[in-house]
Amino acid sequence: SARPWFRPFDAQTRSFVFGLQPRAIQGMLDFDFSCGRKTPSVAAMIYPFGGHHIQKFYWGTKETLLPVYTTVGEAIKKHPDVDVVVNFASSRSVYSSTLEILTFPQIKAIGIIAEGVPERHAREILHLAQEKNVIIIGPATVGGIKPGCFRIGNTGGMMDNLISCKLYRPGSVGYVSKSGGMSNELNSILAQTTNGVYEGVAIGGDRYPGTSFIDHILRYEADPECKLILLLGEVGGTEEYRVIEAVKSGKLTKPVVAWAIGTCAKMFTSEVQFGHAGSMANSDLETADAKNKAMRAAGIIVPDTFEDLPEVLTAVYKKLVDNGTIVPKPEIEAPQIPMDYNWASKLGLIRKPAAFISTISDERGQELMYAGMRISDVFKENIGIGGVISLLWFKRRLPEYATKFIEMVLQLTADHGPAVSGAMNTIITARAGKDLISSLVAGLLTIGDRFGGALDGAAAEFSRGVNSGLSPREFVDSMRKQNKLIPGIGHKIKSKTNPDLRVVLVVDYVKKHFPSHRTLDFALAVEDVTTQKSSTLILNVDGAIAASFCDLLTGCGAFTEEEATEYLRNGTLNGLFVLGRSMGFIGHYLDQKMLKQPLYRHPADDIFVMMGGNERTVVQP
Ligand code: Q5B
Repeated sequence: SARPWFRPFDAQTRSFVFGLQPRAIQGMLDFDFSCGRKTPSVAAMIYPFGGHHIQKFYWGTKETLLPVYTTVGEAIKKHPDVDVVVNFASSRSVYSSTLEILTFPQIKAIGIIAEGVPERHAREILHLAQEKNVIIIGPATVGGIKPGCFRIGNTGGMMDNLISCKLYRPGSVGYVSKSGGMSNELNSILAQTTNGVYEGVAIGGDRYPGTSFIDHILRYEADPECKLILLLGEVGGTEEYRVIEAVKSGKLTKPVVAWAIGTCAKMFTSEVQFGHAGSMANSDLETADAKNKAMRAAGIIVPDTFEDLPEVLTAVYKKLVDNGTIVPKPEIEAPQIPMDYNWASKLGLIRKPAAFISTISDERGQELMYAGMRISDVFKENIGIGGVISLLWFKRRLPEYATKFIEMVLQLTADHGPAVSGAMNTIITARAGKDLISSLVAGLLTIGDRFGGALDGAAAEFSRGVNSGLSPREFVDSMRKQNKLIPGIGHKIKSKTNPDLRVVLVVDYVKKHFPSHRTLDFALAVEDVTTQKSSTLILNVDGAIAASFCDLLTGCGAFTEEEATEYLRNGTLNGLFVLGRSMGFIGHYLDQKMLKQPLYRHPADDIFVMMGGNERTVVQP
């Protein structure tokens, strides 16, 4: 790499992200864009599972594609400009993946995000990385940030936070802390008290971090762009003493402001283990108080309390500006970063008309709701399939006699033998080797005006008859005048002498339970007229159900007249037959499959073929 040893990240840094972390990558790309980078800092992802593919990300308002490789070797070969890996592998796999990454000399820095990496593994990684001169940041860290240049993973938080801390452009302060959360605090303090962050690293809270405070502080010392060093140490470990030694030995000449957090530990009567694995004092030397005292004694600028840190930084920064060490640059305008739609929507900043409206069910909450009724209550109240249909089709609870009637209809229409058009189609389709859905749909597609789909038409015509005040005879005549068959009248095999018992059951039920049955009465009176012509012109099952359902919709008190009319107009009643008969069609499909029935071919002698007018006269020579 052409970069000096002390500057592992700059505005040209390119990285791999190990693991599928689309949100973190989008965060890195948004940061890059805010910094005015021309190329994204992430070149590719490495993810061993799922094969080589491409993923889409935003680059500002446009979109860009990033490849996903399955091996580190493949990624390295394709992207010789990459020298950083942000490793999001889990604590279980981070060891093996980091060891593999370390075999490629092209990689100069690795961020290890995972928490809970076994200390033995962390120490081995640390040892190997030192041997190979590779900077390890982590484990157990969010990473670090180089304002205006490069962001490791999620460091710095959301984009609005990054912008308010002015991390889109470099300042003059290099800091190092253990905690990612406290790094955010430092970003904010430095943006308010100085010209901002030059580079910030959170080394992670484990007992054996890949790099320590001093490693980064020595880089900041060597980097001419960094003018002030900030160290946020903490209780536990002795790494702060290495910084003290560097100050004492003259290795560190730049002003260092420092604070060790955890001074409140002394208020507890027993030993305190703070949030980080390494943040517990194992000796007096490791307490925050002892560290602050020793740092102050060595000439490091240490405030009296953490709350005084901003004041101290302001004073030190002013001195550096006054003596010309820092020449503040004119402030650039904060970049506008397109806000993620979901986030903006959550904040209530944008609105958009929904493309779809749905009012019957809702699965977004804790419990599935059918028209406002919890699925657990559906069972608690035992509303049955009729109740469920009343909720999902009509968005309301219907009286019990109505839901029981719906259930009766479904049971009555479930099947009418293998010979009806729909069942035939299902059977033939099943025998042609098709699947359940295809066979079912083949059957359903036969439902129409003549077979099973006469309910809507029957409801419309019988209601018209009732509402117009026509006598049944006049009604029949009016249909004949229009040259129309009466929907709901007539049957292929059922007749006055061979009555359809399904119709008898419907009529009995409705007469017993419905408060009003004037449409059904009218339909039965029409039957009296039509059967005078032929005994097969009975009120059929479609007609009986349709007329009864008109009475249900208009008489149960749950619908306005307009609602009832609209439900009838929208095909609700044929829906009842479709739903009921689906049970039978599925049964026929399964039956044929279980019977291993072969492909059906209709016998030729049952088809009269006539090639109309195509006879050829053979002219003899
Ligand atoms: N004529 C059902 O026809 C059928 C007339 C009529 C006035 C009528 C026929 C019809 C209306 C539609 C309807 C539902 C095609 C039926 C169902 C479910 C099922 C099925 C199953 C199951 C039967 C003979 C003479 C002619 C016609 C006249 C016939 N219908 N006049 N209004 N509605 N009905 N469909 O027996 O003077 O000789 O020319 O279309 O309600 O699908 O089990 O099979 O559960 O699966 O072939 O129950 O009625 O009678 O057409 O030879 O007519 O009567 O004009 O008079 P057919 P056609 P003319 S239930």
